[in-house]
Amino acid sequence: MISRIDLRGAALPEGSALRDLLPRAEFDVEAALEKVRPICEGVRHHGAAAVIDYGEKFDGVRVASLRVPAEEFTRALDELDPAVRAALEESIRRARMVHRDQRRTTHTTQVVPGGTVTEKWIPVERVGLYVPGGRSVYPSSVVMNVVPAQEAGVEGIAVSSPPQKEFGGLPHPTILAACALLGVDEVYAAGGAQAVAMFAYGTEDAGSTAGDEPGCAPVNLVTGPGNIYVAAAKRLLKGRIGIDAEAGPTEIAILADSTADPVHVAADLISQAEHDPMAASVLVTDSEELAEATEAELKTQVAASKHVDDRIVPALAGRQSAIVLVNGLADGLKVVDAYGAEHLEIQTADAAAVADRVRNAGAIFVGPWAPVSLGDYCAGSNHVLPTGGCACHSSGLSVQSFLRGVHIVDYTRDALADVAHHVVTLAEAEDLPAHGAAIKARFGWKVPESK
Ligand code: HSO
Ligand code: ZN
Repeated sequence: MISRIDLRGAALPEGSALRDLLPRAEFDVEAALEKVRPICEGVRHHGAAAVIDYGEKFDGVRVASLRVPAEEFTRALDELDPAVRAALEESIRRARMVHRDQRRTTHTTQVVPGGTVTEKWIPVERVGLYVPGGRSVYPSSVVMNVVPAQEAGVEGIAVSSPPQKEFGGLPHPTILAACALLGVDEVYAAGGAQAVAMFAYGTEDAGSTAGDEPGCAPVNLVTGPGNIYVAAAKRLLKGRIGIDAEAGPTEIAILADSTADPVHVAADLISQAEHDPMAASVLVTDSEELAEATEAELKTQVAASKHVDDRIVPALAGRQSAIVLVNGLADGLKVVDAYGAEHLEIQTADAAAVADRVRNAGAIFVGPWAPVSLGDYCAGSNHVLPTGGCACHSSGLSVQSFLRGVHIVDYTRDALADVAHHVVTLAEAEDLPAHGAAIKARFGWKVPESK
């Protein structure tokens, strides 16, 4: 069911050579670019009409208008299972606590007397949050996108999620209910690349079949996970809009030693394999016994699971998943750092100390009582995390994703005069005399003498 990679022989290679030995899903965004280019162009030129046409083609339902009417939120909330409502409310409450603590404060540095640089954190004006609705529908992803945007102070928050045939072309009702719980009422029934293009170009002037509908105003930033077409549209439109990341299939890596419980390890590997046939589940261990016990457990637990043939088995059996055997914890740490998992569980003795030695992971889950599923819903942490090794250079979604740090430079005459000769010298060294002239112009076209 799951392959083995044995790295216990020779010394571990370094860097990319080690990365090449590790499993990883194929996620060729480049190849999808040609498919999404005409879709984005269609939306750019024909606005809402094109978004509606593509929705009919790809989601199998033609909507009369893209914007979800206000009464649908009330209805979705009224019809929401009370237990789901309570769980979502708790998820929101915890996420808010953590994200509120991420808020940045304005800081002023006095560089010299009379010369200050203030770093001010300004929220992005308007964001488009994409919530997938294909194979699975994730109201939890509404929470994980909306909460950091709100805590950052973003004023314009629009959500888009694919129209569902079963629900008359509206996004899934639990998505609408989650939006209602979060106080978001600007929601569009659009999915895939066309939703990203709608956010990037806006549909205000292009009209819609509903006639008097105002259309979607363009946004500054698009965040949220999605399929390969969503990732490709983000790549194509990046620059016009900011993006969070090109999310690929989900990944779990578990670094475990002989103290780990194979029942937990197997359950957690399956938990993320359940997302997608391309999902990656990787166990890194120095214990042959744990590897064997986990393999046995996987067989038992997979047999009792849902989504077995379409997702779990292809995910576990795929070349993106494996049990990696290593010589000891030090090598295990090298392997998980080279892999840079979206989610990394540490199931070892003294797990907190081991976790502290990890450099690359989207989120780290410490010890037996912090499984990834907790983080997916109710830890308070964010579940929109870097995949495909991007954890080596990027972070998950946070308040910071929705802020820009702007430097505010304030110098007095004396403070400028004092450093003017250095500015002029550097300008001349770069053969940019007009830069120096902009200083001299302020002091009778002379370089003031430094004190
Ligand atoms: N594990 C997914 C998020 C998710 N899980 C949503 C359940 N629902 C990627 O972090
Ligand atoms: Zn998950």
